Amino acid sequence: MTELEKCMESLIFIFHRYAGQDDDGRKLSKKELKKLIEEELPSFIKAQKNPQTVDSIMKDLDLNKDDKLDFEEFLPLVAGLALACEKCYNSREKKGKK
Ligand SMILES: [Ca+2]
Repeated sequence: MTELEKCMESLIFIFHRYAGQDDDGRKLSKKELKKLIEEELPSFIKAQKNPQTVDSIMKDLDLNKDDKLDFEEFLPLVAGLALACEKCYNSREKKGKK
């Protein structure tokens, strides 16, 4: 597998590992989302001072308002974080060159 294929597999694998913790194995409940963020994105959650962060993330991502996130609803979180990380990467690159 290529590196990118491995990344995609990891994303799917991680999503299902957390989504599978209650009866609905295909969607993340708020509790599961919270656990995923705390365990897989610890520096992200530490940077957020607001204790309501998980609630507001859930609200933003849950497009069909069933209080659960399917994989399609979960992806924008990863994409958004990847975008933010890439911006940091770019600014570090610029600083490094000067
Ligand atoms: Ca949903």
